[in-house]
Amino acid sequence: MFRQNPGQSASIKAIYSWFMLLGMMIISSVVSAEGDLTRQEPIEVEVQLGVGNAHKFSPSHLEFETGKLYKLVLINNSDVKHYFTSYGLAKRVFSRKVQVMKQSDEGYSRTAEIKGDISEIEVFPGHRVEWWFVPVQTGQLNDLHCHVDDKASAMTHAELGMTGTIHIR
Ligand SMILES: [Cu+2]
Repeated sequence: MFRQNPGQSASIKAIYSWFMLLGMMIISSVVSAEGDLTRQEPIEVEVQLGVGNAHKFSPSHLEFETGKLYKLVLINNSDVKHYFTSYGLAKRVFSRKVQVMKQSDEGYSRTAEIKGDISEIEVFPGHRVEWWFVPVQTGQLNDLHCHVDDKASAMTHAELGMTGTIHIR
């Protein structure tokens, strides 16, 4: 029959309490996370929607990191409307707000703030919109596209190359 000697039981107790301590440290580090993640200083990322006559995103690859606040500035300096659509990104972020901007002699100012879940954003020629969000899930996404129809070619902007990739680390 198996019999524990007193020394063995003491070392089992020591190992047990060490694991308890480790567990408490892990739990307390999770509980005392970062506070309000939407109130950080935002990291600004600019994307051009359309470059001259070319229907494309510039840059066409975007990198984000979970837990950080981003201000994604969507700029349309072309002469047609464009969409910024990535359902993969939309479902992996917490949106703090979308700001619709207007340009004046003093620079850009807000004309509206939209709160709530965002799935895609359309920007009209000569305008810019800011999407403030915190990524919460990682992902390697190949679904950034613009689904506007190009009347001349009868193709969508995506078919003409207006697509992109997003990596959330
Ligand atoms: Cu487009």
